[in-house]
Amino acid sequence: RYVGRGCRVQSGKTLWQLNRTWVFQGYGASLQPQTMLLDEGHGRLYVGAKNTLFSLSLDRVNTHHREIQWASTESQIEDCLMKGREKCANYIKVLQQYNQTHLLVCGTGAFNPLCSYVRVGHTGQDKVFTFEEDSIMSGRGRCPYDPNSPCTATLSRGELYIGLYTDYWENDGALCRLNNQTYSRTERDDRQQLSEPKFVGSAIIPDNDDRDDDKVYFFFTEREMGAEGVNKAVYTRVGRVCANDQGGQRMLVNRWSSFLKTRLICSVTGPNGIDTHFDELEDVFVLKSRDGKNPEIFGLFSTTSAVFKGYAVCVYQMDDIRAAFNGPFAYRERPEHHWTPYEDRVPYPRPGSCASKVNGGGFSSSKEFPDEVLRFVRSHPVMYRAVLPQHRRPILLQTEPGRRKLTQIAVDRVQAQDGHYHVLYIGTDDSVVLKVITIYNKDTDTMEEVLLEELQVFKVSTPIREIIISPKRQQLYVGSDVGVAQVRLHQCDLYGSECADCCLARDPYCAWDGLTCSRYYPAGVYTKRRFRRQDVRHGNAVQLCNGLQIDDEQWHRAEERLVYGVESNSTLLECVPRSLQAKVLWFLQKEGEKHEVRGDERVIMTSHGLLFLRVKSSDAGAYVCQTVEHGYVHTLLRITLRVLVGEKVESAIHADNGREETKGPAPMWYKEFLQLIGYGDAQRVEEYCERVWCSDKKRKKTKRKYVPPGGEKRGKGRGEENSHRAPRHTVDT
Ligand SMILES: *[C@@H]1O[C@H](CO)[C@@H](O)[C@H](O)[C@H]1NC(C)=O
Ligand SMILES: *[C@@H]1O[C@H](CO)[C@@H](O)[C@H](O)[C@H]1NC(C)=O
Ligand SMILES: *[C@@H]1O[C@H](CO)[C@@H](O)[C@H](O)[C@H]1NC(C)=O
Ligand SMILES: CC(=O)N[C@H]1CO[C@H](CO)[C@@H](O)[C@@H]1O
Repeated sequence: RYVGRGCRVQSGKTLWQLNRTWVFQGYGASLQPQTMLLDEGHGRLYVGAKNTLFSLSLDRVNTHHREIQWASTESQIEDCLMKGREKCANYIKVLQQYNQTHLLVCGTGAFNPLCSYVRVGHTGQDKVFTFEEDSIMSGRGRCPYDPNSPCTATLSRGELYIGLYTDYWENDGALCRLNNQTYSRTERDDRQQLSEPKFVGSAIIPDNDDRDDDKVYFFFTEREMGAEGVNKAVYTRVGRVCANDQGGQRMLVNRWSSFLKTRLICSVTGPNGIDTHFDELEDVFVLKSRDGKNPEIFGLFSTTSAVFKGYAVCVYQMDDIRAAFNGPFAYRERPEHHWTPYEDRVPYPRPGSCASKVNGGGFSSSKEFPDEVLRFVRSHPVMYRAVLPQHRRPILLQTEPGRRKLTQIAVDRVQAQDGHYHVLYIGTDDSVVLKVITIYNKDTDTMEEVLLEELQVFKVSTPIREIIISPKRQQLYVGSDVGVAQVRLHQCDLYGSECADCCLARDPYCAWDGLTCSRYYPAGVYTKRRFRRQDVRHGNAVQLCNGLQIDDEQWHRAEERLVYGVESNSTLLECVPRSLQAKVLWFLQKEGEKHEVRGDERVIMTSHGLLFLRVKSSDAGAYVCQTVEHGYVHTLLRITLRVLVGEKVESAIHADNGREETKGPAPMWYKEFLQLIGYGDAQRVEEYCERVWCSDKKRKKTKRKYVPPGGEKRGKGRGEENSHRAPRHTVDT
């Protein structure tokens, strides 16, 4: 029953029991969780859905929500159905902050995209969330037709920059800039510019203090003809344009005069010297820097192989991206030839640069660029150099076959005592968000991954489709088809009540303050802080917590349990380490000696504890569960296992089964059972009974009675499997 099921959540309690999460379930609206927008200024989270736009409270996503209904008209739906389409409704796909008072919202409009403004904010105490009916405009070029079509958008100074398929048949993938008077875009049907693109992310990033030099970066994949002209390989690209690009005057009218792209590489070299490439970009996160010019770009990649699915996270620095765009242009004689660096003269101003003061040149608009420049950029959109990741390798890898799929990434920069860390939040296809830090060791040129927490965000298994961090509120907002969840970024007290537990957790948000494991604030944030103990890099608890605890003392303080096993039946000695990085050791104490239990085909060491498949009477004894982490040994539990001999028990069980069928009043067999085993420890036996035999009954009862905070009904999800480990008072309330 216990083996390999459910997902470990720190300390075994679910996030709901800890009041660490709240879920907005959408009231039956079919959510478009990829379409979410954080508005910290107004304290709202906007979420797109089918025919609906929601505004949720950032404090509690499941309270005080507002909604706007925006459905397609009857005739639009009829028209859509006539064409043989499905999904003939208005799915919100584009959601951008237009200015301080308005959002730009676009929906598929039953395959006839439309956009409009929505007023947000407040007047006095009243929250404003109103649809500007008069502002409805065509969404062509601003929003895809198909709700499943990939698109990415970003908005700056009234201009929408968007990568999307612009047409009904999804043939025309394009990168566009639009305001309500002008537009620029990539060429139609030019496979050199874009080839079957899948749009993943975009961001506006300044180069310097001249805003005319601002560039818009797009992250996407392409399916490209290989050098042999047959093999269509997928590659990840970063493309960029000038934000102020107005196109040319005589040629490249309404086309980009600055579009360039190059490859993003994320690969590892195997022991045999062969590189494994992660070419399929799944998600991208742009971690803003203070000055805005040098954000760090985090890419979540997968392999394109149908056989082997592996995942990697690579980080790119803007210096490296800019260097690639400032490097040689790529050139090839024919599509079936290899790319070579272009070595002839490059016209001035350098193709791909913006009309700005910093660039010299004295051009006030791209319309003034010489034809020669436009011609060059049109025929050489590809850079020769690819962008390599920081440290030339992924910071995180998942290559074991059969593991969960990784879908989303978001990153928080956290200041700790020994430096700042990137805390990665990685969404999976089974409702989990992994909270991970990675530590680079310069001396050995190696990367250490530390899995801090596995956060099971939804009770049912569903892919995570969006993760947004609010650093201001220290919350994570997680979107899936079943709802939008809010999760606190940290819960330091969960790591335990001792200095060593806190240090070993290596969570950069947390430190030992002398009394508890609590949120770490860098010096100066709060003046009257006690000395804080934290060592994220090494987790050296022995040194850090030296003198704070003594192993002997801990030994005596370790929790003690009594567990009964029935001969020939399975029995679990449950012991779950508080830290996901800890290694668990089991010992059996016999005649004053401690023997390590190593496990075999009958006794299995699981992540939940020591599992006896068929317990023998000779297994009885005193067991000790210890964790070892960075040389630090922690005694978690002492368990006394008693083994009950078959026949007596069998008769007791049969007696009970008989009663169970009659569904009469609660069975009176505890007493018999106590007599049988000759112990008066009623409470422990009851506990054992609950765990092993009565848990199904118990669970049914629990389900009926238990309404979690927030009032939503508990589903039959994976989270429930954890509930048996929770303290009884939380379940029984
Ligand atoms: C969660 O919140 C409820 C209601 O506010 C409260 O009764 C309960 O004690 C809280 N649980 C924890 C673990 O803080
Ligand atoms: C924001 O844009 C809307 C739509 O164009 C306009 O009506 C409104 O006045 C603008 N608000 C501000 C503060 O500029
Ligand atoms: C967009 O067009 C409308 C009317 O055509 C105009 O009132 C509005 O000011 C324009 N907005 C921008 C940002 O140019
Ligand atoms: C599941 C299981 O192994 N059950 C066994 C428990 O022990 C009795 C005998 O005591 C067996 O008959 C059951 O099959």
